[in-house]
Amino acid sequence: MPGFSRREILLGGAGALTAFAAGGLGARQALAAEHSLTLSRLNHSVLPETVTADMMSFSPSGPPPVLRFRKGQTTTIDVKNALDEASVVHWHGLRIANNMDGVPYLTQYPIEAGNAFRYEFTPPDAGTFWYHPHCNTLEQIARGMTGVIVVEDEEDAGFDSDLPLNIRDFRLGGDGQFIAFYKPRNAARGGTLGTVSTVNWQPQPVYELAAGSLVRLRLAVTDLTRVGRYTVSGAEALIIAIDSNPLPQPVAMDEIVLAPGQRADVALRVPDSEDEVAKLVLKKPNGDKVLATFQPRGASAGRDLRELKPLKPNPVPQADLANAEVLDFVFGWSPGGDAPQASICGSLGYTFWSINRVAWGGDVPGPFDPLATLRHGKSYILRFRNESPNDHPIHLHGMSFQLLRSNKRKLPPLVTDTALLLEEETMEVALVADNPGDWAFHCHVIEHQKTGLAGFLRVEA
Ligand SMILES: [Cu+2]
Repeated sequence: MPGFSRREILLGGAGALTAFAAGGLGARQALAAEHSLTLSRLNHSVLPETVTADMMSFSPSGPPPVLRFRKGQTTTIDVKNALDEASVVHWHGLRIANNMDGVPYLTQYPIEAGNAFRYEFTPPDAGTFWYHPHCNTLEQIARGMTGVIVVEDEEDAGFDSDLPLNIRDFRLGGDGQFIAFYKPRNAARGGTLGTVSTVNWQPQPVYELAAGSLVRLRLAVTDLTRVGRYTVSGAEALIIAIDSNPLPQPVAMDEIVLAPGQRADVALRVPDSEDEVAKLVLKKPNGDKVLATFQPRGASAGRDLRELKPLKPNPVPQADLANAEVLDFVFGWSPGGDAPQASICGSLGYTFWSINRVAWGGDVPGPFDPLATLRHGKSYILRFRNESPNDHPIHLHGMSFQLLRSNKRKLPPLVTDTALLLEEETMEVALVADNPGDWAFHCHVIEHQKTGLAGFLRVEA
């Protein structure tokens, strides 16, 4: 493993290549970030009695750690790249400054093997988010690099505990080793599903929770591909937030559809008795699958869901719909067959998809044209039209948007960063272009993203 010298610790900033300058600070102070992640290859046991070789994590010793930040408080994260390839870290859903967004060439240079980068940002919103690489994204995510972020609000809603649940599949064979991360024929369709469902890198973990207590389950679907229907059985449970944003009214957790990149915060009232277990269930046409079990322990705390205080809405600006400009985006097949350019951030070597008939040219220095240029502070309606018979979770970096309407269904008035666009659906969403910079805009089925279904929006300063 390469070591890290002080000279290799790079200061944050778009393309900042200045060696770390300690300035007036001593070296130890200058190097101490609040959080530290070491991008690592490791062998780890996912399936019982087998060790999966060549996993990748944000830690040398196990699954990616849960990162906990505080709303409105600046934090620093040193990312050391101990992989043998380049990487970069994106903080999904955080509305932070563009130069900290972690997209290769668009916002920073890839962090090469053996190098480091310090991220520094101030999360404006509370909720459940996640983090992942944006370089060689398909392989690095497939090998394990997805972690949960919790941004705490100043005010507590009254939970006894919270439990982040990093929900994803791995593509493993019967021997516990990785099989091909995807199949090209699937990449041109709905995407390639994993073979082993996990929560926090474990198949069917059991969590012991205080009986009768109130637990905030933080579901984060960090899978590459799967659009799933989830439910909680065996206990009272309410959905209180989706994609980090509180619902105006909590709704019973009967069933929720979550696509790659999406999150749901669920208030769970743990059963009173140790004999009554609750379960997180993935609903599948061929039978439900238990993903995790919640085992009550001890005497009942006797809590009641009605004791919870409502979550405070995040300070996402409301679009001025009367004066908003409409921008059209068509998601569909790629008109040409040119593969994306080869890159140290990887290319699958195929182009199947496009946005507005333009396939993303690859994670290379470019320059590329933005799909649209937005004026800072102005309101926009983005009209998403899906010309394909596949679903696409459409993710915008740097800004959250409000769901307005669809030609297929009634949309809840949710604020989100990732909207599931159903097959052949046209959907309108609205935002205020309040964050200057070049913001990646792509499908979160990673095979689609890496075979053309990506681009960026520019917000002029
Ligand atoms: Cu897609």
